[in-house]
Amino acid sequence: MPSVARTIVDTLIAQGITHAFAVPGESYLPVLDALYDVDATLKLVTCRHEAAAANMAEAYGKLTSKPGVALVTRGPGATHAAIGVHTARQDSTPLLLFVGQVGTDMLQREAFQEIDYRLMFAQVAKRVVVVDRADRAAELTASAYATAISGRPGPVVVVLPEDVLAQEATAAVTEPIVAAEPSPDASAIATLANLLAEAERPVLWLGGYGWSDEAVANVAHFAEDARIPVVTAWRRKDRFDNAHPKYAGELGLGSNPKLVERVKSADLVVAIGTRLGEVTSQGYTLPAVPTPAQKLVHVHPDGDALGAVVRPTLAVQSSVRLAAAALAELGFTVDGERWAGWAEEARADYEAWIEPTRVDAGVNMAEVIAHVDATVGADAIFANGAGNFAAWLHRFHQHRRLGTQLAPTSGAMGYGVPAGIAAKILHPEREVVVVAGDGDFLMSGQELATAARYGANLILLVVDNGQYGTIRMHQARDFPGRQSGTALTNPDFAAFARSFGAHGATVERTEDFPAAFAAARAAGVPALIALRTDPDEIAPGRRLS
Ligand SMILES: Cc1ncc(C[n+]2csc(CCOP(=O)(O)OP(=O)(O)O)c2C)c(N)n1
Ligand SMILES: [Mg+2]
Repeated sequence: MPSVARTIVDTLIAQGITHAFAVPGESYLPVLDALYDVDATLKLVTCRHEAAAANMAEAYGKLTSKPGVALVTRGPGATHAAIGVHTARQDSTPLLLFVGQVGTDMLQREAFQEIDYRLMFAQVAKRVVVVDRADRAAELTASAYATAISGRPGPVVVVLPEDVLAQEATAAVTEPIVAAEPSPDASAIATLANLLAEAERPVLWLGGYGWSDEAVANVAHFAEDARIPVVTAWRRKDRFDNAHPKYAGELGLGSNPKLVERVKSADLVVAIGTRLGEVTSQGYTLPAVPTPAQKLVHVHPDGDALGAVVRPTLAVQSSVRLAAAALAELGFTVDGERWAGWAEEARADYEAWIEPTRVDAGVNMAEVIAHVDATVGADAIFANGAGNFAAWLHRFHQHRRLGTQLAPTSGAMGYGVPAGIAAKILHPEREVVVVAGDGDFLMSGQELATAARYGANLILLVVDNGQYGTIRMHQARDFPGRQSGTALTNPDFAAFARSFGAHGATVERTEDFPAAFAAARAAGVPALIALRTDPDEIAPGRRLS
């Protein structure tokens, strides 16, 4: 009979899980031991902080659509890892967080590091599963997996009482666990066709989860035939080829005002996959909550996301994949005159918007991103955390393919470095570029040790403006002349990187960046370039002063 720990590991392997991201703890030693035997199949990645382990697992979930697996110890490990659970929740990413627990013989005495995870994760996890019986370990692990990928995917916490882990269990669940996939009904598609036939200024709005290359291609065919401009939701830019003539930009923070106006003036919005969350919807004004000014077709796989916040003209519960196929099949072609020029104007606005902006001093991030874009391949993966620095990446970088953007819609700082490391471990053949702020970077910079250990040769661009710039910006607006708590004293980031065996360089002038970037790409080790930017250049085209 296998142990409970081995049964859990075998159940994950049977579902095709290839990596687990961990900080070890004595509370789950039997799981670490079970992994000893299967290292070639399920690779253990040891991290330096549980927030990073959880974020790496979250990025794994985004990249594979399978639950990312993080393993952490009880109490302190679980509390550190909570940020990854939150991001997985907001981003609808499947995640399994395995947490050690005190033995059942000690529970409910506030034993060493004891936490009731059902209470702790009540709002952030989709579910908390406690493996409290050895004979149900396989069943409960499979059940947690099913919950993580079903409906709206999300994080599930699996709690492992210490005494149960070492007991004997029944065999692993080996049959594939699949999620149900809702399909659009024919009458809904017919109604959509009628709405299109009556429209004069339609837009397509893409976001959320459940995309595939085929779904992106199907939506592109539909957009081409119908000549509809395509907008992406915040931090979901890789749901459409940004170089496609129908692509009109992203709606989120710091969006193109012309795009906002265009979508406002649209008379039909077809939203596919996106929840139309606060940031995407410009603070629930576009479409307006609860009743939008325009006709709204809202297609979403999760019934709970339909009608609860914004009231659509037509709600369609469907997976993105099947909705995209139905749209392509519809064969809707628009006749000559209707909305002629509408998509072309939207595209022209977008192209003008991504022209690099100028800066008065320091490195110009607009030109840095333009250079990176022109240099790396279409399959390069970009990761970032939270801060104004990300505005340059989101605005000036064009994503060409699905699966090239790792960006937390939860707005979590410290996400980019671990996400980039996970991406490079999964796809060593692809280039991975992380853009981080000086504040953002030091929330997970210690993971350079993990990158070095696993040969994850990513490239890190650290935007050093000596401040928590985003907060400084809000402060300057709301409390002018009173800077409080937002100035930073930074280390020499390049030297910091070199201390891990990584390549480190500092760039002070935009014109020095291309050579520094070439050296970083050729380094053969993880590479960091610190970019000295002017603190006054607070956002693309905007100055604090
Ligand atoms: C974990 C976490 N802590 C705090 C915040 C609030 N916050 C958002 S942006 C930001 C500043 C980011 O600073 P930096 O990384 O230097 O980027 P900059 O804005 O200067 O470009 C802070 C503190 C957050 N979003 N996430
Ligand atoms: Mg900063």
